Amino acid sequence: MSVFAFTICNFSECASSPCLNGGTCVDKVNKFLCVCAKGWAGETCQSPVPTFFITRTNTSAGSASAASTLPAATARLHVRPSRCTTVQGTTHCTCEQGYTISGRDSYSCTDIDECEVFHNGPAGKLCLHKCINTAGGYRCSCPAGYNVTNGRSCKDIDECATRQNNCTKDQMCVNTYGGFQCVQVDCPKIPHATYVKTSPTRCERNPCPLDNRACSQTPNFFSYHYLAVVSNLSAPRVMFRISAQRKLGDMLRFTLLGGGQARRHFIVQRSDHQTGQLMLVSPVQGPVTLEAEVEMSELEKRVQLGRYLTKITMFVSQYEF
Ligand SMILES: [Ca+2]
Ligand SMILES: [Ca+2]
Repeated sequence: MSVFAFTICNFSECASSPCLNGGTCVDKVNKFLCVCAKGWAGETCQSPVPTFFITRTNTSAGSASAASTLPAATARLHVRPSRCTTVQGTTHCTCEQGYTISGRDSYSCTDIDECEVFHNGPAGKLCLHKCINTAGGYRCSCPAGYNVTNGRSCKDIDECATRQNNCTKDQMCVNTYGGFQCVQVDCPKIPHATYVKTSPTRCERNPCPLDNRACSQTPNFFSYHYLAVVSNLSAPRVMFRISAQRKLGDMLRFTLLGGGQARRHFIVQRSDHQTGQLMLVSPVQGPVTLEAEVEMSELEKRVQLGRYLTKITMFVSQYEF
């Protein structure tokens, strides 16, 4: 578009063809006015009106890739004309919100890349996950499995509650941060004992034949629990508590079973006479699934009366939200 500008001159200046680049000079009383040809602006049409282009050069890889996918029509909007007023020979130009004066002249406004400029402001990150610069503004985006909330945060979608899952009717849906898991509890098959499912997350041993010592030493039940957590939770922290629901024997013993993976991240502690707790001892970066198995043994005068196994599966998300 053309920009009109006024300047004070004497009568003879229009005669000297002051308007450049094909501009038309119009005589006024003690003034002249240049009506500029298309593509030129300024008092004497000396400035080219910038062709619309993306001026963002110093962008991060993330937003650069976002820019490259912008449709051309959107990209053109990253430069807009300014609004100029001339008062007593001084020109003041302003921009729409989200734009700033750019270039040597004041006639064009460039989109402010809020993602770069305000990336780490006093109020923290502009966007919890990813910032996408737009013409005149910006927006935040979240990974798949999350919705944007409050304009900047990411909230997990509960696929289990909203039926956006494909778990079969034999499976349980476990909502996780950024996704979901379909889990299926199959009772263990171990020698000397048989187990029956008494709830979706519990298998109990069938009564042992009298005097079958091998059977009576197998776990009385297996209990299954699923936790969903975000990455890099601070540690140490209690992840799970195991309590005896009734008074069992004269002593309870809690033991962490299993090998390296569980022992790298977990310990088991007693928190009171009847309760043991599974502690996370080091932060975990996901996505990863950790499993821990805690045995609670019931003893009476040091003789084992029963064993109760709790299997805890922890789904750690990829992100810290
Ligand atoms: Ca912007
Ligand atoms: Ca989810």
